Amino acid sequence: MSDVTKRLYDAVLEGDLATAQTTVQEAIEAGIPVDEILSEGLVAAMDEVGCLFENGEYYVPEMLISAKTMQACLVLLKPYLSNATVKSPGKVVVGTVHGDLHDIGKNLVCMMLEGAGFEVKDLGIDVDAKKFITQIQAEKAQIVAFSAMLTTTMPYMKTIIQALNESGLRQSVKVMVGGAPLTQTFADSIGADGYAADASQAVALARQLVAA
Ligand code: B1M
Repeated sequence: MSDVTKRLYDAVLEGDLATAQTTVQEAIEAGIPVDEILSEGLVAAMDEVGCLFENGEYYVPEMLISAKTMQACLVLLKPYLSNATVKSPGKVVVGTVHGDLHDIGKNLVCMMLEGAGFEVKDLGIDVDAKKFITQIQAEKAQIVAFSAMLTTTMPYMKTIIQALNESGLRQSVKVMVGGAPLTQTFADSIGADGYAADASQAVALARQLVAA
């Protein structure tokens, strides 16, 4: 890890917003690749926040402060993740499922999909089956992507797929799923078309699903 990504990691861990923002700028100006800034500086820090929370050293407020710091850094990185010249390969409706408030990973997936030229409709957090269905219809989306970060909310993805079946929409939209507690086995068990472990895999999967 370079000195600048280490300082970014520390700033996100400590929830030091101002330092994190200036360090992201510094990293960009130093020519550090964006995927390195993301993985070593930001995502690794959030993983450590999760460990500290599990060990009882951090509580929800500390998690939230680090999350806000990371979100602000993502905003700064967004222009570098985009490639506006690419023709849209398709439209994706994305949301964090009902009961779940985690959105950093989902936001990153949205940014990377946009960067790859996809048109993205981000429904936000705590999205229920009815809203997914309405928006898939309104947007005429080729893909719907569900995100969940809690073992208690991931089963809701199955509820949404059942609702898609009942509404007759399932055949016209591809379903992709992701989020830290998910696995390919889980995705297969609920009848999803694909599972992506991270945001770059989500882009590769979306391309594959629209081409299928
Ligand atoms: Co929460 N939280 N949290 N939390 N939180 C976790 C998820 C947890 C693992 C922490 C821990 O105990 N180690 C744990 C879940 C345990 C479990 O279910 N097994 C947990 C818990 C318990 C909770 C609460 C219940 C705590 C409480 O209140 N007692 C509560 C639940 C609230 C709710 O949702 N109803 C809660 C609340 C929060 C905050 C609000 C404080 C905050 C979220 C703020 C926000 O998102 N705006 C928060 C945070 C920040 C975390 C951790 C620390 C970090 C998550 C994160 O942003 N990671 C997290 C610990 C951890 O993950 N190690 C934790 C960075 C992000 C870039 O990665 O989200 O994994 P990730 O996204 C990746 C991939 O998963 C994938 O691509 C992304 C980018 O590469 N991906 C997709 C994600 N979605 C995808 C969709 C796709 C494809 C790929 O489409 C198909």
